[in-house]
Amino acid sequence: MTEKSKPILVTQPAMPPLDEFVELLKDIWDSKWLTNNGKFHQQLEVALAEYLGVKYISLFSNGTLALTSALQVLRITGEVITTPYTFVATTHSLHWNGIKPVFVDVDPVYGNLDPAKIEAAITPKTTAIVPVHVYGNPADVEKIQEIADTYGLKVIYDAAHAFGVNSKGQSILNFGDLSILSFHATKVYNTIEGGAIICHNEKTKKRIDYLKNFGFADETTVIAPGINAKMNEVQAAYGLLQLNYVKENIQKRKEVAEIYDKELSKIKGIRILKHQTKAEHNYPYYPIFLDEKEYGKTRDELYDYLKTKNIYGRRYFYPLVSEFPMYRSLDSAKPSNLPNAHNIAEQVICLPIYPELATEQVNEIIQKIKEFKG
Ligand code: T4K
Repeated sequence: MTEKSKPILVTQPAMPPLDEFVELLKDIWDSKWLTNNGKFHQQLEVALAEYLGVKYISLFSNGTLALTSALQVLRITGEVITTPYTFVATTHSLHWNGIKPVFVDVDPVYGNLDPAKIEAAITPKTTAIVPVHVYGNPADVEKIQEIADTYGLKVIYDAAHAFGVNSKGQSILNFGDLSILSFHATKVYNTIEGGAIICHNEKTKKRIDYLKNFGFADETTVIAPGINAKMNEVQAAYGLLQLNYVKENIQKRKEVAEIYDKELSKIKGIRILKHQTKAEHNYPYYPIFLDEKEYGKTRDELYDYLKTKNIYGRRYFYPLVSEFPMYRSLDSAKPSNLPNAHNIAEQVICLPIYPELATEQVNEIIQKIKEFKG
């Protein structure tokens, strides 16, 4: 296969220079310290807290275990209000904790949980709200907190997409009781697999750290039925290197997004997502929303056409989580309860975006979208 005919995938992980990684691997080989809060793990927690502008961060082996554990940290039970417009991991984490997800519709523009619809879904069993900062665009943190305070609910943000996103001059991760991050290979900042919980006080960090290590507080004391969700030294060392490049990578993503914005905004029937002006964005995904009447073709026709041209977008988040067999019999999963989520899930394609995507490739993708229009 020639370089030109290589498929363009929705994303491609940014990786640190191999020689830099090999140096750190030598160190790990020498020390024979592989996991359980090793030196790279400790260094990465300090470096990430500083980079992100948060007080306390606990590293995890992936974002799903971070979220599953976060619910245990706050002893969340009963019913939790959440969004259907997300990756399945958000809802599965509730399910693994024996919690009933209650789906609430999203706003029609950003696809974030609509605060105006939360109160109607609260019952005596509701204990928490789990919103998602979809595509890195901040959820309405102020309104959500107001509702949580009024009803005595906890808020755990699934901030898997929101690495480095600031809103009104501070990290979006500072809102709510806890936030979780994903450092999966497909994310803006990756540690191959990985994740984290962000909290705001030392006591909570201690509990998080016990829970991710089987519940051990010391050699002979187990304070809770914890899990094994630790990040290992190889991931942490890789993560330390990644941090040196993440700013530059976000800047490259921004440049890709700006080319798309300029050209795609001229095409009738394609809606692009304007970033909230108050937020400093991280460009994790590039979603477009297609109005089939105006564009003259359906979303799936365009999606399939692009594939024939070797361009592999993804329909994040279609189908909605509320449509999957394990959730669709819930009352709150009825499509009539979730009209906005259904609309955008039917319209979305996330186009390729990653730091090494060449301008020439971006222009080629734009060209194909223009030429396919009916
Ligand atoms: N909450 C939210 C809101 C999330 O979006 C996610 C994860 C989570 C929680 C859970 O966090 P983690 O437990 O994953 O840390 C991908 C990712 O696996 C998943 O992390 C991510 N969200 C989700 C939105 O996307 P898939 O099933 O689409 O992955 P896959 O394997 O099809 O890869 C997507 C594209 O990336 C492919 O075109 C190939 C390319 N790729 C992928 C990998 C793994 C590479 O080029 N290199 C690679 O190493 O879920």
